[in-house]
Parts: sequence; C-alpha cells; structure tokens
Amino acid sequence: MSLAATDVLTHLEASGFRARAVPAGRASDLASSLDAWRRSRALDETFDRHTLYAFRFTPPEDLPAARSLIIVSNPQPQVRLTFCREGRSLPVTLPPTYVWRRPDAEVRAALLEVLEPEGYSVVRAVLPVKLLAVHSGLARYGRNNLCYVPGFGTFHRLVAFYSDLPPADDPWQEPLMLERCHDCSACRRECPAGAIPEDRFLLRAERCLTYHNEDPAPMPGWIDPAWHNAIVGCMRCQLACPENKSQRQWVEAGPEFTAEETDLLLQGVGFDDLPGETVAKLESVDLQDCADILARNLCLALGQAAHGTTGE
Ligand code: B12
Repeated sequence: MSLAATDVLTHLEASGFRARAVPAGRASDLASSLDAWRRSRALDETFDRHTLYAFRFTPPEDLPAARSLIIVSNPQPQVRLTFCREGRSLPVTLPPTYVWRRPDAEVRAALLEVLEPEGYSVVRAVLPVKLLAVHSGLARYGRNNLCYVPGFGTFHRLVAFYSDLPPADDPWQEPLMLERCHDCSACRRECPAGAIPEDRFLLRAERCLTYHNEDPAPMPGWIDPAWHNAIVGCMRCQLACPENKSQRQWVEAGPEFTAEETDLLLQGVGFDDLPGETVAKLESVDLQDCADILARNLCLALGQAAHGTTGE
C-alpha cells in the first residue's frame, strides 16, 4: 500500500472538487464545540433536538478502524425552474446544494477510484461539515455562517467521509472568518428575519427562513410572505455577499413546467398522481422528496415571481 492522503486530495482536485484530510479522532473536537454551545444555551432547543442530534461523532460500525476524515467541497450552481401561469413564464430559483448536480455519490466514486485499488475504503460521516471544513483549513466562515472556499464562494456542497487511509498530517486550525467580514454587514442587512444577529456570530437558526420553508409545519405568522425568493431555502445572505461576486451569476437552466403542470403542483397533487413527465422533471432537480412542502413553497415563490422579485 503506497497511496498517500495527499495523492487522494490531488485526485479530488483534478476531478473538480477541493478537499482536506484530518485524523479521524478530530470528530471529538467537533462534538466538544457543539457541546459548548449547548452548555451556553446559545442553541434553540427545538432546532438542536430536531437537527443537530443526528450527528454521529464516532467512526461507523462498518469502518471501526477509520484513521482519517476527508472533507470535500463540491461546487454547485443555482438552478432556474420555470413555471407558467396566466400565460406568463415565471422563474423560480432552486439554490445551490439542493440540486445535486454532482451528487455525493459522485464524490464517493472519485474517492474510491484511488482508494479501492490500494485496499482502502470510505464511509459517509454524519458530522457538522462546515465546522470540519473550517478547522481543516479548507474553508473560512463568512458572517452569514456559511463556508467560503476560494473560487467557489458559498456555491458548494460539503460532504465528509471516514477512511482507513492514514492522513498525511493534521492541518487542524482555529476557525477563521473571512477578512472582508470584519467591516461588512451586507448579509445581516439583507436578512429580513434577523437570523444574522449583531450580538453574536452564531446564526439564529430558528429565525432563518430556510429553517421554516424546509419544514412542512405551518409557516410562523412573523414571516412576511414577501421574503420568499426560492422554491426552498433562501438566497438573500449569499446574493448580498460581495465575496460571492463571481459566483452569483452562476445560474443553470432547469426544467420548465407547463401551465397544466404548474396548476397540478399548486394544487398539491400527490407525486403518485402526477404525470410521469412531471415527476421526471422534479426528479431531475432532486425535488421528488419535497412533496410535503412543494405546493406551499411554490405558491409563496410564485407570488413573488409574479411581482418580478424572484429569479435572476
Ligand atoms: C442545520 C443546518 C441548517 C439549519 C441551521 C443553519 C446553521 N447555521 O446552523 C438551517 C435550516 C437554518 C440551514 C440553512 C441553510 N443551510 Co444548512 N445545514 C445544516 C446542517 C445540517 C448542520 C449545520 C450545523 O452544524 N449547525 C450547527 C452550528 C452550531 O454550526 P455552525 O453553523 O457551523 O456554527 C459554527 C460557527 O458559528 C462557529 N463560530 C461561532 N462563533 C464564531 C466566531 C468566529 C469569529 C468564527 C470564525 C466562527 C464562529 O462555531 C459554530 C460551531 O461551533 C449542515 C449539514 C451538515 N451535516 O453539517 C447544512 C449546511 C450547513 N447548510 C448548507 C446550506 C447551503 C444552507 C443554506 C444556504 C440553504 C439555503 N440556500 O437556504 C441555508 C443558509 C443559512 C445560513 N446563513 O447559515 C450547506 C452549507 C454549504 C456552505 N457553503 O457553507 C451545508 C453544509 C449542507 C451541505 N452538505 O453542504 N441549514
């Protein structure tokens, strides 16, 4: 076995990704960081319970001898979906990372291309990947709490894997914020929900529009319907960010839905009852699992599109 972790990172880079590897034991540092936030009661309890308790900080049973954690950044565009109502074409944005243009399976395949011939394997790690990316030196935090990778801005998806390949070294470092954020508050000013507070760096996740429009529960009354700008999630803090200047025009054309299809989706017709063609369009942008939020979110987003405030 002569493969070095640096060869793996170089291979990923040649495949269009960026990556770093740290010792597998660093997962416990991630756990300590979250625990510290819990102890200081900075995390909204419902958000924490529903979302962050899913993390697993020990190597998976199918790879107990894991030696490294490989964190990978995968560039992702915005996608423009087009709907049709009353004879008008209405563009609605699907933000980066929801559409898995190059799904996590592709990252895994790229890793296995070099690891498997040398007898190594990988298993997906369910960890706070931003924190891992920043500690590894792959990314920096922006004030909006998103991770910035040089050349990709925030337009990328993060995924982590455990491997039995030993890491070359331990590049672990304290989390860094982008220099630019020291005297910029563009994201904070753009967030109407107050999710990016003045008195602390940590996002108020329970205020984030995304937290609520990803959830099928009724939308809280304090959210103004005019804030919606995407089929799911939100683009405000990313589009307002000067650091994303070169990325924000990266929009790929996605499926176009006919007036009949738009009506069916707005009526909330179940996926089993939609025409095969419509389902295929939804699947092409990975929305097949969003049945419970699609009609509501589409209605909100089209309300904005009709007034010319969404899309490009
Ligand atoms: C839960 C979650 C959410 C929640 C909560 C977000 C949050 N910030 O916690 C909600 C639903 C709101 C959400 C929204 C979005 N999400 Co989200 N989400 C996640 C998830 C599952 C976990 C995030 C997490 O660990 N939160 C816990 C908090 C404690 O961690 P943290 O945000 O890293 O906080 C650290 C910093 O605040 C730091 N810190 C604190 N003080 C200071 C001070 C300084 C100076 C510094 C430098 C650091 C620092 O310490 C904290 C950790 O200890 C990850 C996937 C994953 N497995 O990790 C995706 C993930 C973070 N989301 C992602 C995306 C794309 C989004 C959205 C942009 C989607 C959209 N278009 O609407 C929005 C953006 C909202 C925002 N501005 O952050 C991507 C981010 C990619 C990137 N480029 O960074 C991820 C990584 C998914 C993925 N696989 O790519 N998300």
